[in-house]
Order: sequence, then structure tokens, then C-alpha cells
Amino acid sequence: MKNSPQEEWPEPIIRVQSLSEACVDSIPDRYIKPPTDRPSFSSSPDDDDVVSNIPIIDLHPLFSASDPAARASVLAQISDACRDWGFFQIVNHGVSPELMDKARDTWRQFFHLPVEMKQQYANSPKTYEGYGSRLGVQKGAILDWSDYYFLHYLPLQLKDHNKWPSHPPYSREVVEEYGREVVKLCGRVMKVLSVNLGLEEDRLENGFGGEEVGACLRVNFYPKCPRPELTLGLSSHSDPGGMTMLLPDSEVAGLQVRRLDTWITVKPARHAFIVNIGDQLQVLSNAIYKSVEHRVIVNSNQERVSLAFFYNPKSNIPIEPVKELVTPDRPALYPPMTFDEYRLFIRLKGPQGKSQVESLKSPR
Ligand SMILES: O=C(O)CCC(=O)C(=O)O
Repeated sequence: MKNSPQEEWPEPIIRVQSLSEACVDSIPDRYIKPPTDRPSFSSSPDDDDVVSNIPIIDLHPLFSASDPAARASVLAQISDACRDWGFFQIVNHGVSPELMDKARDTWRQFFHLPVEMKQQYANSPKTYEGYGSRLGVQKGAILDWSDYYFLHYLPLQLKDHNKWPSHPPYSREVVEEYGREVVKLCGRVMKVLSVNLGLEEDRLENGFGGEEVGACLRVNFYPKCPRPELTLGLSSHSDPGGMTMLLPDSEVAGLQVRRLDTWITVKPARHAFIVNIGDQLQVLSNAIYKSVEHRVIVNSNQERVSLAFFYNPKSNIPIEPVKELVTPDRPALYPPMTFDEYRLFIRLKGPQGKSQVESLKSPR
């Protein structure tokens, strides 16, 4: 894509949080989705129980000196989940529950600060860093019912504490510690994903640029919405990066994962992370692993906070299917592309289902 990111948003930014406080029983037209994209709230809670959840995998056997059979079973569960679902939850993953709660609470407090304090960090489409309320710069686009905060954790040269909120007062320390622990966990999961493809354990990480991988955090804030049946907190998309480690709200569900023609509402397990394969891992694995569409619904009773930690390739190296997974029977499905080039799509157009990664596929 030739376009480069522009300096300013195409229209004045309105914070969804302020709309939520002002709107009693209607929402502005800009947030009303076309009927085909609206969520369905037809199922009763009982029906919902019939719908399956994404796999929940206990990582304990991986991280302890347990028996080889238990370890092999965890590897197999992760392998199936990456190939079939593109999504899974992990428990006993090694990140402390207290740190997870503290990170989420800190960000909830940030979003409840007076608007003038948050405005100091208002972002622009050039880098997206800071406090934002839209993805994409298409004038007149239908917007999502959420605000967010986006920041870089890795590589070190992009990490700038001045671009992170200084309130609540200890927030930078919390984000530092949370980032350190989640990066460690992502590294461990990447090894499993590599081994499950029959590769050396560092192969995928090296494909991402080894020591120079990227990592960034988007904290999503979904205010209460008086007409949740008309809109979405986040439109359907697949994640452009490598792998996402999502900390969902502990009380409020909202994430929906596409499974064939239905949307499955994820029921988060306590202190679990939700892991999903991003487009770059679909590319590196030559589509053995699936980057799956997902979206977020909102509700009228409760706000929702989630922390999406994106573990990404170094942004200026070509990403293409790893050679070991390219065979005469299964030629490379994607041409090489850097992540910098790749992520321009979502940065310009906003969330658009799986259209980008699908459009790259070479004709066979
Ligand atoms: O809020 C969620 O549960 C999902 C967020 C998400 O998909 C994203 O930030 O890309």
C-alpha cells in the first residue's frame, strides 16, 4: 500500500465515554452498523450454554517437571487449537493473578480520570500511540463503541515512558512489570507453537526477528451502550500482528470469535489469558495456523476493559512462510511483506474482517 499514515484524524474525535454519559436511549448514527454486522441477542442465557467455548488449556505440565505424557497432551491441545480455532484460553500460565488484576484495575482507573488528563495523551493516526477513539482514517466511516490506549513495549527504541500515562501514579511501573511477564510468557508459547510445527523451538521467534521482536499494548475501554443491539465495541477483524495475549474483563463478557457462520461468545476462565494467532503467524506457518476473525459486543449495564498485548515481528524484515513448511504440495501461500507495510492496512481502513490476509494469498 502506497499511502503513508496521515498526521490528523479526518474528523474531530469524540470520546465514546462522553457519548455514553450523554446518551440515554439512543446512539449517534455514526455508530449504527449495517444490519448484517449487528450482533444477535436472540439467544437466551440457556441457549448460550449450548454454544461451546473456545478450548481452555492448563499449562501447568509444561512449566513443571511433570510426566512426559501430560506434557505431550498439552502440546497436542495447543496444536489442535492453533490449527482449528485460532483461539484458546490458558490457565496456570505463570503470570501472577495479582499482577493481572492490578494491570486491569490501573487501566480502569485511567479511563475514569477527568477527560482533560486523558486528553494530554490524545493520539494521531501517524503512530496511534496514546489515547484514541477510532481505528482507520476513512472519512465518514461507521465507528466502533470504544476508546483505547495504545503504547509500545518493544523494541526498546520505541518504548517511551513519556507516552505512557503517568496517572494513576504507579501506572508506568505496573505496565513495565506486566509487559515483562507477558513478553516472557509469549516467548514460551512461541516455542510450543514452533515445536508443534515440527520446527526447532526458536524457529518462529527467529522468523520474527529474534531479539528484536516487537510488542505493544492496546487497552480497550467499552463504555455502557444504550443500544448494544445496533453497534459493536470492536468490528470484526483478525489481528495483523503475530500473537495476541488478551487479558479480558474479569466480570463482563464481550469477545466473540467466528466459528464457521456463527459467533461464539467467549466465557473467560478465571485469571486466564486468551491467546490468538495473528496474521503474521498464519503467514509464517503457511496457513497451518489460523488467524481467526473476532469482534466485541457491548452492553447497556456494564462497561468493559480488556488488555490486548500484541507480540509482533520486527517491523522492517520480510515475513513469509518458513522454508521448512513450503513443499511442492504446499507452495508458499503468501509473498514476503514487512509488518510495517502490512499494518498500514488496518491503520488506514480500520477493522475489515479477514480481508487483508485473504487478499494476499497467491492464486494456486
Ligand atoms: O476486547 C476484547 O476482548 C478483544 C480486543 C481485540 O480484539 C483487540 O484489541 O484486537
